[in-house]
Amino acid sequence: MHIQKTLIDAHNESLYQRHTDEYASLSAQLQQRGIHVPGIVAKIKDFQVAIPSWALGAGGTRFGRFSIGGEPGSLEQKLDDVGLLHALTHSAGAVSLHIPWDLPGDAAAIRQQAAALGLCFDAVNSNTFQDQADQGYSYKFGSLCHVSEATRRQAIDHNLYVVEIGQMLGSKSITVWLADGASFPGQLNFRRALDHTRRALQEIYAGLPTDWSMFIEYKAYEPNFYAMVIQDWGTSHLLAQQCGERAFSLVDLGHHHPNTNIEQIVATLIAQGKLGGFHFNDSKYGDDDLTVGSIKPYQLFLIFNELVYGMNHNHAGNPALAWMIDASHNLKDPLEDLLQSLEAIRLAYAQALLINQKDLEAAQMENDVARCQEILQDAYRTDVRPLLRQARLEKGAAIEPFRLYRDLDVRKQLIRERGSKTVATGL
Ligand SMILES: [Mn+2]
Repeated sequence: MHIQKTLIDAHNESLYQRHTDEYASLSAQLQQRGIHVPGIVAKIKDFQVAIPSWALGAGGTRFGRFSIGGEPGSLEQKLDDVGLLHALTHSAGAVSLHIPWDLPGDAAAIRQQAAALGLCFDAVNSNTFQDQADQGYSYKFGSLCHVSEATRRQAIDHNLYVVEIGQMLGSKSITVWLADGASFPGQLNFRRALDHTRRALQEIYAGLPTDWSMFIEYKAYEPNFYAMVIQDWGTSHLLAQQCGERAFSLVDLGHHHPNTNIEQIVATLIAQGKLGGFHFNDSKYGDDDLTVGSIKPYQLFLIFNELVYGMNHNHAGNPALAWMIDASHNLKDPLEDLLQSLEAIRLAYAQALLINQKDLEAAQMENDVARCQEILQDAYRTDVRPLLRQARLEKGAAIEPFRLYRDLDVRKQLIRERGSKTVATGL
């Protein structure tokens, strides 16, 4: 299914006057505060977030999985779904694939389809957290950390194969997330496990094309509940340093213990030039993979404050970040959920762009704590939705994507096309 441009234009026409009034009013307020509004709108227009192929269908928990209907059953249909999101928002211009769930039959045709939808291929993701039907050795007790050399070899070869697939599609990076660890004390020799993992990552890194990067994702717990081999940003950073200059840490919001100061981690990694990618989601308890901004929008804003500051003071040469939503949808229509996440990400970004960095620095230098808080919260409490709507309008996307998605009954059309019992590969 594709959304005709004329439908988006008609939607924008119907909302144009109300939007224009609201945008003019906000612009006047912001200009009084010395903010250059068109500059901020231009930055919002440029901000693109990758959609992971596994978030387009219903996710599940270990208790069950409830189909949404009309889920994409092939890579082609997944691209079409990301194309829908991009047409509606002009903010989802990339897709992140997962191998082996998304093996392209005809890579050239897939590339062509993506290009026609305005999409490029972001980082490819390897999978050594499950056993595949045709593999020789099990990952039950780990992959890159495994005590058996043959299992480690199989996992290394899989990662190199994923890079090959990514090259065929024009991707430039691989994300490695390992489920490796232990669920019981004594199960794992920590030093041996980390040493195996380092050597395996170094071998994968050595096999990368020279214009490729590697992102090393960490996670505090789950699926192993006593220890994860790459449990935190420090371990990820250490491994990235030991691999080389094109290896970076990847921060996933849900992969921390509760109350971890993620904005501080982000600031530290950017200062070292070692933050490669970022996975957005939200959580109340753990790795809940909820809609971005649904639980802790203020934390997201504080993280964006550090990201904006870090990229504006990029002395360590941190590369442009790979942004991706990494969420799972058990109750909501995945496309509606992703529209809400895309909106939340851009809202936090726009609010962070409003922060008067000069005033904040002056207040910090004077140890004026209350003033620092006022400056941050003044930005956070501004309703920046008209800026996002303006960015979309200027790009030919929908002023209100969620509303148009509902008005067009997109899910009903997808169910008509694909059936109500389709199952997408994913988490
Ligand atoms: Mn992730």
